[in-house]
Amino acid sequence: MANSSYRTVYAFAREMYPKRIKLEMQYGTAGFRSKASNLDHVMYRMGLLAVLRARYKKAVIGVMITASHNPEPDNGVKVVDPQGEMLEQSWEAWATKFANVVDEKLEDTINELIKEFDIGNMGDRVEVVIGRDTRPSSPHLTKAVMDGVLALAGKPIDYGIVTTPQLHYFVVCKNTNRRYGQPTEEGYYRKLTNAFKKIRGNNYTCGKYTNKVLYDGANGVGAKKVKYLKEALGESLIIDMYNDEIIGSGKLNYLCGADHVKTHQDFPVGVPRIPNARCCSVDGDADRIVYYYLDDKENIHLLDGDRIATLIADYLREHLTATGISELTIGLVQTAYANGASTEYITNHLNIPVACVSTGIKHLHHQALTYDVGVYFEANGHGTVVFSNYAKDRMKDRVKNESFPIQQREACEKLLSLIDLINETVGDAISDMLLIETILHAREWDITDWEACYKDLPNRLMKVSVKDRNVITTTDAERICQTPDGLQDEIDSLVSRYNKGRSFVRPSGTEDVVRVYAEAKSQEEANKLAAEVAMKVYEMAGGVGTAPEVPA
Ligand code: 16G
Ligand code: MG
Repeated sequence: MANSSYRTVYAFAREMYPKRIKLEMQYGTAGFRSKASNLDHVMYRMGLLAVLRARYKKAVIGVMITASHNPEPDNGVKVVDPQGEMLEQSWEAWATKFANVVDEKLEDTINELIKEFDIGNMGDRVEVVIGRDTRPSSPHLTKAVMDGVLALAGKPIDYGIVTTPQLHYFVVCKNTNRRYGQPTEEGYYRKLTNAFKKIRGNNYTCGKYTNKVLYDGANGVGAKKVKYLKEALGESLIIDMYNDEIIGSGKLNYLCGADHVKTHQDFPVGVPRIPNARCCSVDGDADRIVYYYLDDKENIHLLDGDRIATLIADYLREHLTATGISELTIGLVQTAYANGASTEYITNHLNIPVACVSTGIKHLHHQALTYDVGVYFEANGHGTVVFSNYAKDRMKDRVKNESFPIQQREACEKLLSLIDLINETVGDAISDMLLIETILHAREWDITDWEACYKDLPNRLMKVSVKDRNVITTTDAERICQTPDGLQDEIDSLVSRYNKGRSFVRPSGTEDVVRVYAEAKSQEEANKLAAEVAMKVYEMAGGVGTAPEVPA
C-alpha cells in the first residue's frame, strides 16, 4: 500500500480512538497498566506500533491484553518480540511516546519511527497475533488493537482468551516455522501433556508423592485453560480446581491467586483448608505460580519462586551430569527479592552459580540465555528454564550415537522430554506446574519433603508512597540505592544492627510507590527492619500520606 493510502485509513481509524485523557503513561516492566477506561487510545496505538515492529523485525509480533494480578477494573497491554521476549528496551521508549503523544502529533511520531528504523516496506502484510485475559474490558480493547493493526495494513490474528505464556508460545511457533510447535491451543496442550505422560509413565503415585493437587485458578484465564488440560491429562494428574468463576464475576484475583498468596502469605479463599494437601495458585494471566500447604495448626507454608527454582535446578543439574557432556553449563538467575537462604542453599549445597539481576522478566531471561541450561525465577513465582541450541544438539546427537553408555543416552532423552514440557519462551504457570509435579513424582516427595531442603529467612515487604518515586535510583541489581544521597548509608547502618539482616529499596515499575524489602533472623526483626527502612525512605525521598509505623 502506498504511504498516502495507509494514512487515509489510519487517520479515519484514529477518530475512533481519540486520546481523551491527560494521564501520562509509561511502558514499564509489564507494559502499560491502568484503569481499562483509560486505555482505548493506548491499545489502538499499540496496534500501530506492533505493525511497525513486525515490519522492522520482518517477523510476527504479539500483543497481549492483560493486567495480570491486578484487580478486574484494570487492564493493560504488552508487546511480545519475535523470539517470545519482552519488547526490546529501546522500543519501550517509543511505546511510551506513542501512548502519550497528542492526536495531532501521532502521524508525525509514526513517521519519525519509520525514519529512525528505516522501515521502507509499508505495504507488507505483517502478522500481529493478539491474545487477551478474561477481563470484561478485554474484548473491546482487543478491537482497538486490531483497528490499529489494520490502520497500518497489518494482519491482526485474534487468538481470543489465552494465557500470556500461550501467546508467547504462538509467536515463537510462528517465527520458527513451527519447529517450536503448532501455533494453536491444541498444539500447546498436546506438546505439554505428551511430554508429561512420557516422562511420568503409568506409575501415577510414587513413594510419598500423590497425583493430586488443589489448584486455585484466581477466577481467571488460568482456570479456564486448565479445564482442557485436565481432560488431556486424565488420571496421570488429578487437578482439583477452585476459583474458576470467570468472566464478569468481579472476583478475578480477589483474595486468591498467586500474588495474593505470596504477598500476604495468606491461604486463598475458595480452596478447601485440608491439612498437608499440596496446593498451588496461578495469577490472572497464568504466568506465575506458587505452591503452599496448611499444616496441622492451619499455618500456611509457602513454596515460592525461589523454592521452585531450587527444585528444578537441582533436578536438571543431576541429569545434566548424567549425560556425560561435561562442557554444558548450568546457572540460576534470581533477583534481590530471592530469600537469602535460597541463595545460600544454591551456592553452597547445589554448587550451581547464581546471578542476581534487576526485577522484571526481561532481565532474568536475558541473563539465563548466557548458560546452556539457564533456570530463572522471581520469588513471586514467575520463571522458566531456557536451553541453548548447542545443548539441545549435543543431546540429540548423543541419543542417536550408540557408542555412548546407555545411562548417558537415557539422561539425554529424559532432558529432551523435559525441554518439551517447559515453555522456554516465558514463565508459564501451567508448564511450571507440570514440571514441578514431574520432579516431585521422580523424587517421591510430598510437599513437606520439598520444603525441608532449606529454611527461609523471615522477610517483610512494604511500600511507601512518595511524591516522585524516580528520586530513588539503584545499582548492583537494585541492591544498592544511589539516590537520594545518604539513603544507602542509613540503610547499611540499620541493617548492621540485625542478625542476618538484609534490606533494599527500589521504585516499583508497575505502581506509583517505592518498595522496601527486609529479611532477618526472626519475623519480628524483619518487620522492624522493614519499617525502619521504610521510615528512612519516607523521610529522605519525599514521603506523602501517613508515615510508616515503626514498632517499638
Ligand atoms: C511485572 C514483571 C514482574 C515483576 C513485577 C515487579 C514481567 C513480565 N512482569 O509484573 O516480573 O516482578 O513487575 O513489579 O516482567 P514492581 O516493579 O511493581 O515491583
Ligand atoms: Mg502475570
